[in-house]
Amino acid sequence: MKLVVAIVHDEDAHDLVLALSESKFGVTKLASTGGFLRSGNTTLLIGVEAGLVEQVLEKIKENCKVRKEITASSAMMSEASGFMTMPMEVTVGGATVFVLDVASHFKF
Ligand code: 2BA
Repeated sequence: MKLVVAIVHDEDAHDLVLALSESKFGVTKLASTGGFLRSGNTTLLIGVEAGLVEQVLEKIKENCKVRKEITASSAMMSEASGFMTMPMEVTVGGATVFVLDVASHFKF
């Protein structure tokens, strides 16, 4: 068994959870925060038989878009003007995905 950990944009999470559930995949949705942008994103945990991982990855690809986001980065200015924040564009997603081996799986 595998555990697919998918970090996705909040705006894609609803449709992706729906698509996974309709295909009978078990999914848990967690609210998470990206360390770099320090804004909300969604982490999905999907436990799945190894042979079905590709299907899960396809669902993720179908439902997660790449986006450009603007963040403020600190830039050093002259001693007189001090620090100033500059807008910086970063490309986010479609999805950041980790596939982990599951040692054991219990349901009590
Ligand atoms: P954030 O950490 O908020 O990162 C958002 C986007 O900012 C990243 O998009 C990337 O394009 C950019 N970025 C991140 N760190 C950067 C840095 N040090 N310098 C310049 N740009 C940087 P994605 O790569 O698509 O990542 C989306 C979210 O996935 C991340 O949100 C984070 O929550 C998660 N993530 C990405 N890589 C990860 C990893 N290796 N381990 C755990 N979580 C990860």
